[in-house]
Amino acid sequence: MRKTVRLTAILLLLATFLVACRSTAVSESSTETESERKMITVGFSQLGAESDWRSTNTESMQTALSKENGYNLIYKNGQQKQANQITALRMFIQQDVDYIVLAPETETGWEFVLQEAQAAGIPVIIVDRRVNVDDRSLYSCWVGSDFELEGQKMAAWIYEYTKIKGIAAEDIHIAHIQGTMGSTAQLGRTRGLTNTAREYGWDIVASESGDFTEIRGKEVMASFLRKYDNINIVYCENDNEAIGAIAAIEAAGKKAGPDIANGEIMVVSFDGINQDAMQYLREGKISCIAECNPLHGPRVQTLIEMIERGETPEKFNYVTETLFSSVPEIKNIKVGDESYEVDIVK
Ligand code: GYE
Repeated sequence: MRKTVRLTAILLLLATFLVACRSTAVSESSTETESERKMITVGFSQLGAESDWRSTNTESMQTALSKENGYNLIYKNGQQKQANQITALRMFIQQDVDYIVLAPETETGWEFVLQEAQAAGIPVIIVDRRVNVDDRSLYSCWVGSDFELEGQKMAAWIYEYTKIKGIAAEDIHIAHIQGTMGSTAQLGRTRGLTNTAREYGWDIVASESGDFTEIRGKEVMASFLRKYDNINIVYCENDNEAIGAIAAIEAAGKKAGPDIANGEIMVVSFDGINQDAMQYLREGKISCIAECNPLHGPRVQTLIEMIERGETPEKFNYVTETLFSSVPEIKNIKVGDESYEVDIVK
């Protein structure tokens, strides 16, 4: 009898032990698959690292699409070459990622690789610049800035400024340092300037690409200054170019500033991210900066979450932006019927 009791007790103990083991195993493996299931794999093809805007944009994406937020981010830097970006996209397709995020260098040449992503059933989100494809179903959506509006706002600011200073249209001689040719930011900002210049009869002395970099901005401005002696405004398509252009102006023994009537060369630019450029703005070396907001990480995160929930996001998602200036007289500018406030930076 006592033997039977002991045996039953042992068997019971063994059974409890086995059940306990099993349930731990089950619960461990179920949490594992759950967390695995929740992780979203995103392949992000960034075009390069040419400017402060770009590095801030990359950081924003890495912070938002982090492990802690449930993302497994595969980041690829395209080193300013579309061919590298296309290779990265093909690699993402092979790895069967859940989403592809593409910050394209230029607008054209994306059809084939986007068709491959679509055939693999991978949604593509475009950030910053755009892709020019006939079939818009090749990407889910786009998020970025209205670059032409940025250019129009800047041109409207130049118009207001020269008007209040009594500078006639025929006395306006603009040197134009463009961004990477064929990129949406360049195309839009260039259009904003050239259309306004045509409308008012401003002289665009010369236009050349500075590739959105400080070094090229400096080189291009130095060569402009060697060739032309009437430049009184420099329209740089980003802050890094503006910093380079100012170095060239100073190296040529001239002064960057808004006092055109007294021989200064007025510099305007885009972005508002580079802290040196913001300091130049306060000092008056740069007179106006059209903001371009690079913090697309959380925006992309929201778009992915929407798609995950089965919703269809808007095709084009624009970011609202302002103008920064240290010239206190101009508080508003107008583009068409819209009026925009200028942020006066002190
Ligand atoms: O203005 C410039 C960058 O495409 C908006 O690219 C972007 C531009 C930005 O390198 O600094």
